[in-house]
Amino acid sequence: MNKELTMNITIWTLFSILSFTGCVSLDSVDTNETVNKAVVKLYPTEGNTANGVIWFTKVVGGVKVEGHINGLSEGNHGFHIHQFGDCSSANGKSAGGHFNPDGKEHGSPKAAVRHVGDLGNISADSTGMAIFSFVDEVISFSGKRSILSRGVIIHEVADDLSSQPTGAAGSRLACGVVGIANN
Ligand SMILES: [Cu+2]
Ligand SMILES: [Zn+2]
Repeated sequence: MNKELTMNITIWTLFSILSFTGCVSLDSVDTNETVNKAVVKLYPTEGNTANGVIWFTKVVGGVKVEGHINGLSEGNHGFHIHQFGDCSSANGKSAGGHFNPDGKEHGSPKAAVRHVGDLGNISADSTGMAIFSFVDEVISFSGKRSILSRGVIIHEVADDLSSQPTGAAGSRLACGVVGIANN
């Protein structure tokens, strides 16, 4: 084999490896950035008033979820991460179903069998405000359980934590998209 041909084969092989790796990182939208905090601003769907902000912070053992939502009726309201970060439809249905990368059934946030997006309920007081803070052990900022760019929905009524596939939580009152936080 002559020297020029060997050189060509070497360059071609290197090029192929580089493009292959490039494609993989593009497909997985991997920015190689470590995210420690995320935030979602929730806007009311058409005809509703619920709105607020939720912060997600990486902590030992999981992700801390803390927020405040206004404009709710008193009582429990289903709270989930949905598959799509798409709040473009008036009723919030564009966010799709519960975020479920493990292909499991709907359940309680503390159950072994649950959607990754199953965060249970938030409870509003008589003024319509829900203030909450808890740690979830399942949601993440990386890998297939990453909630970044997914949707967050606050529901009309309580999630019963057992009915399939949504916990019978009713319509969608507020929708938002999880983004990387500024600080
Ligand atoms: Cu939901
Ligand atoms: Zn679910």
